[in-house]
Amino acid sequence: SLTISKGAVEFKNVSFHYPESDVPVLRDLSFSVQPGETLAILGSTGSGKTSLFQLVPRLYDVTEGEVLVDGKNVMNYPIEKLRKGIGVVPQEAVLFTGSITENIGWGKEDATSDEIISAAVDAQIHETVEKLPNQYDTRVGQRGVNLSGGQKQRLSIARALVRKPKILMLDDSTSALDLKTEGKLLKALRTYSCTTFIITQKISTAMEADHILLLDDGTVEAWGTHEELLNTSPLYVKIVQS
Ligand code: DGT
Ligand code: MG
Repeated sequence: SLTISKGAVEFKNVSFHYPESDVPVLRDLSFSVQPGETLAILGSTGSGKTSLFQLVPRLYDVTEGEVLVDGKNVMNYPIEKLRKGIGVVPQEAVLFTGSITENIGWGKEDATSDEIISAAVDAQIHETVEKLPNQYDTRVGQRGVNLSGGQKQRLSIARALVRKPKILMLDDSTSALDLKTEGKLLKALRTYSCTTFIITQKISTAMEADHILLLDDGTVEAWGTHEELLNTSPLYVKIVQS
């Protein structure tokens, strides 16, 4: 039926402008990602990375072209079923006033304590939680403990992982992590075998991906592996050297 079963994603001649504007922010994007593959999305600020992301769980709808998940247009999925299969970690981590457990389990109220902890371990936040005054019962958000940007990011990743998504979308979610922690996180993510979109500024992260999409002003400047892009994209070479 109409649930995401594998996690293949295809963009077919996708263009997009926000509803309140007629300036296109994405123009004629075409690419596809197979189930379980990782796609790294690079591009300067304002190049359209977050806009591209939002089209998969239908936070916005394309203005031209099609986004397909498992070969079916996203418009044809009941939106709840579509979003259930996609774990989106937004650029700005959002915490709710409540316990760590409630924050990780948000949107998946039937999550068991083991599932919560396992997601926290994989998101590389478990050790931090263990050191908090009341561990998983510690309150965060208003009048709760203060967490660093990187800790919030990892809680937000745990929230996506606990749902065991077929498609995981990380919007610059590892920007505040040191390389060692990020390496452990990426290794843990591989055990989920989900299709992963990862917006990043770091070449070290992009190098690990199956594909790199380099966006420039809303268009595909380059597509390929790290080695391919070194040979085909002067802009990519410039980023690597910077
Ligand atoms: P970042 O996060 O600073 O690295 O930049 P990106 O690559 O995520 O860029 P994105 O997709 O947020 O913005 C692409 C263009 O779309 C940029 O010109 C700003 C514009 N834009 C972003 N969000 C909105 C919105 O909600 N409404 C309108 N009208 N324009 C938006
Ligand atoms: Mg963005």
